[in-house]
This record gives sequence, structure tokens and C-alpha cells, in this order.
Amino acid sequence: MTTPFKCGYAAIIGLPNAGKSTLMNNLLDIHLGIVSARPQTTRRNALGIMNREDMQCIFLDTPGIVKPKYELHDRMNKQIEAALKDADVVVLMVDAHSREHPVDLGWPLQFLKKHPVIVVLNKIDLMDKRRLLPLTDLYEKELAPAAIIPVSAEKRDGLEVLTNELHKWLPEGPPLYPPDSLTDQPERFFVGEIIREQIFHSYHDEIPYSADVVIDTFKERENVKDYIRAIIFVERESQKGILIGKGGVKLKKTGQRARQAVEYFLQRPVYLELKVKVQHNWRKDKNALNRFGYG
Ligand SMILES: Nc1nc2c(ncn2[C@@H]2O[C@H](COP(=O)(O)OP(=O)(O)OP(=O)(O)O)[C@@H](O)[C@H]2O)c(=O)[nH]1
Ligand SMILES: [Mg+2]
Repeated sequence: MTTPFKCGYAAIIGLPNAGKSTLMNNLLDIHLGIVSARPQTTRRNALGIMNREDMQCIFLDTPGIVKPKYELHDRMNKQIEAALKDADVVVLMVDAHSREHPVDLGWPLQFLKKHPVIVVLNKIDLMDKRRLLPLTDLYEKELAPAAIIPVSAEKRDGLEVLTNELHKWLPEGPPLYPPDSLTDQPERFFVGEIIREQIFHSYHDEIPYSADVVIDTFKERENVKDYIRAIIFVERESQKGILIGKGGVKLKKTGQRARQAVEYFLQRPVYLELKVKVQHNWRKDKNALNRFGYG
């Protein structure tokens, strides 16, 4: 008997910092979702396609579930909701190494009743394996999921078990995308995210949270490097000063790192220009959020 071809959507959801983006990247072997050691790194869904002989699994890496403090958080939650609505199966990512279990999921809990849920206990490389059995019991009782799978997304441990489990829960059907596609989102989306990731790595405190990136120009040119202009929006003048640094040195360094990461992603050289602008309190501003692409 041949295994049937399966195709469908898997939403990866969970609290901030659980390792959702790391999981998707390592499942697909490409850095599509941006990663940092801080919570609330992902703000927009990233779509990644895994192609196997017997399956096309379309992952949605979502922002971490947060209790909304301002409009940006509402928009992030809307991204999660949209992913859950599309999902055939939900991958609920839990940082098993954290001390608080079961995790407080809040509003997405109602959606979990409508889908098969695979609980992924992540970061097992950091913990005593004897803690896994009681944790599995706890999540079994709380959610009665389709499966509970311990993994280390970072060390790529347990990922094959997870993909085999996903195969069980996706519907039968032909691939929705050509089998060599990795995503359906445009390059400019990922370029903006890569620049934002560099900001997470290069600045401290509130700066990464107060900054957003909009790709203003993306010109593909023949015989010369592509030209990309990105605007980094911050909330206050003082933040603009921090971002740029004395004599522009800090921004230049960030720009160099971002350019290298963008070139690695696009596999071609680019000319990257970064501009910093102030958009007062953009995180609370509906119009600004619309313009920044938080639909
Ligand atoms: N030790 C260890 N660290 C991990 C593992 N998975 C993820 N991490 C780390 O956890 C941090 C958060 O990872 P992300 O993938 O950004 O987490 P996320 O769930 O996407 O976070 P948000 O986008 O903020 O919701 C990063 O520093 C990762 O390197 C793992 O299996 N083991
Ligand atoms: Mg993320």
C-alpha cells in the first residue's frame, strides 16, 4: 500500500519565546522566521512550505500570544487568529524548560477544540528528561491533544517524529504550491523582517520593540546590485538618536550586518540603504499600523 499524498496547513502557535520560529526554520532548513532571545520577536505570520515525497505541509509561524496592551498586540493576535482559522492541524509549542505549566493560552484555547492539536514540548536540551513524563501527563489532562512530542527545535531533535505525526493529521489532496516553493510571501517581506531581526540583535531595552521596518523601494536591476531602501520607524526622537548612534556609526554597523543577512537570504548582492524616521507612538496608531502592513 502506498502512503496517500497529504497537503494542508499547520499553524504553529504558543507563548512568546517558545521557539516557534526556530522550529519552522529548522523544519524547512531555511531561515524564514526571525529569531531572537527576547519575547515578541515575530509580529507577522510567516508562511513556510515543507515538501516531502508524501506531503506538502504549509506552516504558519505566528506571533507569540500576548495579553493586548496596545493596538499592535491586537494586530498580532489577529494574525494568530487568521492562522488558526486556516489550520488543518495546530502545533502548540510549549517551552518545556520554563517553570510555569500548563501555559496560560488565553483566547486561542477556544480554537484548539476545533482542530487536531499536537503539543510540542520544546527546549528539552535544557532540561532533565525526568521532568518530561509529568509534563506529558499534565498536557494530556489539560488538552487531550492528538499527540505530545518532546523536541529540541534548536538541536533538531525529534523533528522527524513531528513531521511524521503531521502527516497523519493533514487531509489527503494534491499540493497547493509547486513542489519547489518555500513560501508564497514576497522577498520584500522577508527583507523587512531580516532588518528587524538585526535590530533585535543590535539594540537593547525598548528599541527593538519601538522599531518597525518598512521597505520603501525594492528595485531589481540588471548588471548592477539590487537597490533596497528601508525605513526604520521609531516612536520618539530620542530613540532615533540611539538607533543612529554617534556620527552614524551604530546605524552603519547595523546596516552592514543587515545587508550581509539579506544577501545571504536572497543569494545575490544588494545595495541597502537604511533611513530612520519617527512615527509617534506607532504601536498605538491604527493608521500607522495599517501603513506598516499589519492588516
Ligand atoms: N536551548 C534551546 N533554545 C531554543 C530552542 N528553540 C528555540 N530556542 C531559543 O529560544 C529563543 C526564542 O526562539 P524563537 O524561535 O524566536 O521563539 P518564538 O516562539 O518564535 O518567539 P516569538 O516570535 O517572540 O513569539 C531563541 O533564543 C532561540 O534560540 C531549543 O530547542 N533549545
Ligand atoms: Mg517567532
